[in-house]
Amino acid sequence: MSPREICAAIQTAEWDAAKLMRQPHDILAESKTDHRDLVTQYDRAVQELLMERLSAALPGARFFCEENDRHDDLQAEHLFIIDPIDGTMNFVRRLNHSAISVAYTRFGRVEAAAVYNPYVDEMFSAVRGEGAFLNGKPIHVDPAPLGETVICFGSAPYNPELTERTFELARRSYLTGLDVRRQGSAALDLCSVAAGRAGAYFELSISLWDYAAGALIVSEAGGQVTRVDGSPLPWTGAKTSVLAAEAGKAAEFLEMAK
Ligand code: LIP
Repeated sequence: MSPREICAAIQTAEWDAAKLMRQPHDILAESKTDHRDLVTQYDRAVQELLMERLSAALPGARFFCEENDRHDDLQAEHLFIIDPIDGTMNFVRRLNHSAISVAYTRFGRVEAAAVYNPYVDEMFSAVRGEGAFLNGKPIHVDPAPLGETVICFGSAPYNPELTERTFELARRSYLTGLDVRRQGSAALDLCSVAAGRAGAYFELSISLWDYAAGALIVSEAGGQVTRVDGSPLPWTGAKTSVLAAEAGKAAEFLEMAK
């Protein structure tokens, strides 16, 4: 299967899995690492359906997933990185802003990705070297200077030791840009940058499954995703900070963050 065919298979699986998320009843939330790090029966059901469909599409594929600790070798020939519901807190609080995020990697490099927001029926996708799309239409990062954009950020809620620094950067972002937004889904924040809706997105600690798909979509939309100090993202599965923006605005952000 080509990366383009795999991207199509990811999208079909996400559309199907999203049916599980619509009109949820009696959401049963459990805490994982702490009281803010939640998982529900819907996260598990979406992940299970995605794994079943993607294994059928690409037999023998490996998986690196947020739920049930399925962390296969990141250098595998065929691997899917899955966040079944990115923005679980929003899902539990019925804030209607969450996404299904899946990246496909080949020998440790993301080759295809899709992030689906079922609440507004928006499918963001990308295949390496072929551009980024929203519902099939090309998208591109905003070329405007940082001061003329809205800046998204994540509050790294599982890492309270980062709260001070996070909100200092958010304060500086507020003073620098038009406004700030903390929307609660890293994957959708990355896609907002890719679509030119937000000028930048930063978060001081997120997991690989939160950003793997969105990072390809941003880069294929003409942007870049690095750590928040400008250094390259790690490919180890460890948590990392992220900064997503078009190169000029990334440089402005790094200056602002000093
Ligand atoms: C969440 C991210 C969010 C971040 C949270 C968490 P989850 O993903 O999308 O931006 O602030 O720490 O990582 O846990 O809902 O899949």
